[in-house]
Amino acid sequence: MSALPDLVPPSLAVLRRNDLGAYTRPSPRLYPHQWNWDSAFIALALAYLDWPRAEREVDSLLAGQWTNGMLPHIHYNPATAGYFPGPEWWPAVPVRRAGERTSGITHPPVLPTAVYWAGRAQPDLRVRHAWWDRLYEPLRDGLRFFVAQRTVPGSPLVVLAHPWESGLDNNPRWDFVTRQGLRPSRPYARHDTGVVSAAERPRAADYDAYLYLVELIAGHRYDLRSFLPHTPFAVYDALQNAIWYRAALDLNRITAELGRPPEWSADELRGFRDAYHRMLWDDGAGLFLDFDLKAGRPIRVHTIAGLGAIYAGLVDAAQAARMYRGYRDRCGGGRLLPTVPPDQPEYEPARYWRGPVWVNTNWFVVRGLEDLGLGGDARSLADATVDLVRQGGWCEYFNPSTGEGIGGGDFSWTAALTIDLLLRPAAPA
Ligand code: 2M8
Repeated sequence: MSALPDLVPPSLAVLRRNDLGAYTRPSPRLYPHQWNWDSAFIALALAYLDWPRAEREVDSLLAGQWTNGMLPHIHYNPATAGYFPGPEWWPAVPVRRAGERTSGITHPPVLPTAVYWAGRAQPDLRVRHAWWDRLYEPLRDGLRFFVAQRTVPGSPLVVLAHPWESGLDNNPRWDFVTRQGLRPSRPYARHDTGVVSAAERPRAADYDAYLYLVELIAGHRYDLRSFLPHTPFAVYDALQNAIWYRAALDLNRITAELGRPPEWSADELRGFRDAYHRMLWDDGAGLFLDFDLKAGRPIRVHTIAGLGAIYAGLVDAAQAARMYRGYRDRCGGGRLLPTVPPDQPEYEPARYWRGPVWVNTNWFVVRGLEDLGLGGDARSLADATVDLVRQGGWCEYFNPSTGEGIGGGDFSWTAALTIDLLLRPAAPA
């Protein structure tokens, strides 16, 4: 590829520095193992620049798949230390390939969408189709897992079992559980706050609750039906559900190109869409909200997760424009899009998922706006995102008030999605 945009080579250099051969670590000192949605974003970028390496990234992630189809949120590298919690917190995981070590929870299923777009970047149709053909079953099983194992009678929406499964770990939507004073039975020592300032990471009470839930889930052999009566945390996450729906659509796009019948019928998709609107839409907020299954009520916290429906095409262009512009206009001239609007009492501009701008959440919105024909909005958000990286570097997240890059350095998905935004520019209006 000639004349690459200026930020592409240094972004690729970040991925190269984090390349551990079979997979790319999210960040050098903070996250040494393979994370699920991180690798989906990374594979998408590699597809433009190093196709065989993109294939390897996905293969390595799929090597951690479970017998029930679940793709765990972490695929551990036994040769690497320096992360807490390690695989010893997740005993007896039912992996397909004996000996693999993984976590016992999943992550937002970005992978089918990334594989769809990565395949589209492969101009040789034989290579593209052979790859999709090879990945089809594991991707399908990964999505069907949510239907078979993570739904409850009466609704097609998928249930989130741990804040880490959302990928937005300490987002204020989950404060209702971290406020309960839950603690694990074992003492533990965190690794993250030795790498990054504690002021930019989840608090001690958050970690206590995370590990309490890890013990509970592992104690019930990772089976939602077994731990549901006992857990304080079971929610319909507006973003996780939107990502699942988008992945289902993209798997159907793959089957269409392969000349196969669709995996999801129009009826199934319509049922999901109706349930999503019925359960999660909040007219006053102008956003979708999450739903606490245990309390039987919506979680009334406004965050960027409420825009997930735009990425999924779960709303039409008019509703998407209202949601997006409403959210943007609440942000008071700061950098876009904070993960929590500054008018929310929980907003903290430098603390992880409680306010900072993240490149992946912006990317979801950009790609959704673009698909809905809102090219002007998509383009300006894409430009604002790339400008943040240009000014703040390849950081994990950015302070919306100052634009400063914070959290872990050399962060892989910041680099990967910068590459995607530059090499697949959002279409103008
Ligand atoms: C963060 O999550 C991990 C736990 O999975 C952590 O805090 O240690 C989140 O930002 C998550 O979305 C991300 O996938 C992971 C690795 O980048 O880090």
